[in-house]
Amino acid sequence: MNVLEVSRAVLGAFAYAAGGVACCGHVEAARATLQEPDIRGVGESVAAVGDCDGDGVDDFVVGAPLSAFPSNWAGYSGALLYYSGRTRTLIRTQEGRGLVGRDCVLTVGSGHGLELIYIEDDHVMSAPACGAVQPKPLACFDTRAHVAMVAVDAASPRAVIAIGEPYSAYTGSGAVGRVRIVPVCEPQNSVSLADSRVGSAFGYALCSTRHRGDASLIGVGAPSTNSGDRIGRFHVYTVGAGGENPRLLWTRDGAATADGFGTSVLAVDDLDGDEVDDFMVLAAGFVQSVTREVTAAAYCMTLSGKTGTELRRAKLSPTGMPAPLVLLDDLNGDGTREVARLNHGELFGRGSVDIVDARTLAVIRTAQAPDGLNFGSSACAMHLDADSHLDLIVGGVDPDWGVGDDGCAFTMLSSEWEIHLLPR
Ligand SMILES: [Ca+2]
Ligand SMILES: [Ca+2]
Ligand SMILES: [Ca+2]
Repeated sequence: MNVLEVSRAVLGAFAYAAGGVACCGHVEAARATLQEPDIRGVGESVAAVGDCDGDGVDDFVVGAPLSAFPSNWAGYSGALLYYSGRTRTLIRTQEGRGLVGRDCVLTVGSGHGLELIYIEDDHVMSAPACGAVQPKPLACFDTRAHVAMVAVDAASPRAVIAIGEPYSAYTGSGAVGRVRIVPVCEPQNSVSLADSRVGSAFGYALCSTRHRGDASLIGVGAPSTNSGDRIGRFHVYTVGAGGENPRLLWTRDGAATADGFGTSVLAVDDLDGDEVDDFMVLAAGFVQSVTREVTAAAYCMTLSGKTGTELRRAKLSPTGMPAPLVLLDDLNGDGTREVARLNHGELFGRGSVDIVDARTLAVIRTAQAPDGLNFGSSACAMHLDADSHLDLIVGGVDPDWGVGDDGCAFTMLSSEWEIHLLPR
């Protein structure tokens, strides 16, 4: 395990190549006289949460896991920041009990039954999306390493979440990943998927889509930066309603050794006309942190959901960083929805958003993030402005969680596709 892997395992952050390890003792000493909330790590996670302030427009939550409060200055309480979807201003700040808002946050259910699923310390918690009711634990972890989550059939009363723990159990030779499929209403009935390869980071990225009848497909990325063969893989499973009977449908290997295939994954519309939704998978490439030499190319690939056959591939600038993928609307009228692809820009300049035609992989629009700010650690789509197209919320936190990483969050409205920094 290299230094970055250690920092990731401790803090739950992630980077292939960028440097920087947080010095916790230093941070805590500086917080000993905390008089008001110290909000940090803003943008580690983002999600739409329904209309919490009752003004008719859905609101959203931004995770800030490095936040500390006067009531508990000795630790990273973490916070969930609730923003008004209408005004894009902060409605309230909810204090956590340990790294709240780290890695990812999502919602399942619908209307007044909407549940917020988030990570608090080493637990996955579930609570009414607009807060105020005691949260209940859905699952717990062995480590505080990076976790991925996706909702499976999110609006169904039998909603299930898939939880990826790419570094769940350390053996003598490395970490073994697993994916747990957890019914939100019956978490005791969860089942696990496992990968036999040590160091494959199985479960690093997850996606899901409806399949035939009540079944769903779950896509699991295993970018394998630390496995023996260093072959990134993408696995697709079918699961029945309520997460029953998971079964491996197919597996696809990355194009080159150590290219990080599977760092970002997304289910997209049916691209090849076989009536099965297809997938988009990113290989983040690999860049030596010292020499900045590119040792494996980065690319974006679409795959047949039925067979795993490659449909199309497009070269990307390698960043070695995970880049969230978010499904938008059909913006060019060809019958398939476009994808927002975030570029963190850590090693090669400013972060940006590419709007990508899922069918051709052509970039149909690009917007650059403000210079000097972290960008693209998390993203979600929701309706903010008055037009019919989905808008974008983007989080910007340093994937290494360096000291003093305040983080930030952005909105990007479909009416103009320009990036706006959210006020704190
Ligand atoms: Ca609202
Ligand atoms: Ca298809
Ligand atoms: Ca389209």
